[in-house]
Amino acid sequence: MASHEVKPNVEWPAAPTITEWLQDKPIETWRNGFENDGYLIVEDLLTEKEVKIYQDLTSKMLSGEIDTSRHRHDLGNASERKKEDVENICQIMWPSLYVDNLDQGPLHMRTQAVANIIIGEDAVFDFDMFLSKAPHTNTETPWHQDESYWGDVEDTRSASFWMAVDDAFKDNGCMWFVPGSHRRGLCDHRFVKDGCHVRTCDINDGEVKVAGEIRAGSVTIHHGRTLHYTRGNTTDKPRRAYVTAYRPRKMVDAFRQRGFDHGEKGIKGNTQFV
Ligand SMILES: O=C(O)CCC(=O)C(=O)O
Repeated sequence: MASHEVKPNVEWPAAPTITEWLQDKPIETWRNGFENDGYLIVEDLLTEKEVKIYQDLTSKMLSGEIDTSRHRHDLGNASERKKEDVENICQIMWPSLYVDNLDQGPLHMRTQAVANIIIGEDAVFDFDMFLSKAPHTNTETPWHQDESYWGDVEDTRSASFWMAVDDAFKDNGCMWFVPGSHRRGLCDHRFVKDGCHVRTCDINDGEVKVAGEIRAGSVTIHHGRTLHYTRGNTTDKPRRAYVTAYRPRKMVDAFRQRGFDHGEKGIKGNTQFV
C-alpha cells in the first residue's frame, strides 16, 4: 500500500467474549481429536454475519480495490494459467496488514483461543494468508507438510486454521488430510518445478485420506506435520480460504531473529514466505 493511501478499517459486530464463546464448546474432544488425528474440524467458528465481512474484504483484495500487490502472487505458477488474467492459485500473505482491525476480528480471536487449547498456552500468532482458487482454475495444491517450508524446528507444535470463506467441497478444493500423519516425522519434499516455491512429497496410494468439506465460516485445523492437499477448482463456484497460523512463542521469536517472517516485509523476490 502506498504511504498516501488510507488503510480501510473494519468494524466488527458485537460478539461474545472468548470466555463466553468457549462456554459450550467440546474442549476435551478438540484437544484429543487434534492430538490423535493431527487435524480437526470446528463447524461454524463464525456467524453468517461475520463471514460476510470476510467475504466482502477478500473480494475487495481479489479485485484490487484493496491493493495487496506487495504480498500477492500466483502459488500455482508451476503450470500454465488456466485463465489469462486470473492466478491459478492466488496467494496473499499477511492480508491483515491491509485492513485496520482485521486481526482483531472473530477469526483471529477465536483461532487464537482454540490454538491455546490444542497446542498450549504458549501458542502465539505466527502469520495469516489468503488463498483463492477461482472458478475453473483447476490447479491442485499438492500433498505436503507445512513444516517442510519452515526449516529446522525444535518444537514441532503448530496449528494452521483454514477458514472457508466460501462453502468448501471436494470439487472446488476443500482440504484433505491423512489422519495421524503428524506422528510420522517430516517426509522428503521437493519443489514441484525448478523456480517454483511449492513443495510436495510422495504419499502411498493406499493411504486413508479424509476430505474436510465445510460450510463458509467453519475451519479445518492441521498440525505442521499433517499431510494435506487440495484439488483444483473445477466448478463455477469460488473457493476462498483465510488461514491463520500459530506456533509456540519461542519458535516464532527464534524464526523472527533469523529473519524468517513468512514474507511480512513483502514477497516479491523472496522465496521463503509460506
Ligand atoms: O488452500 C489450499 O489450496 C492449500 C492450503 C494449505 O496447504 C495450507 O493452508 O497449509
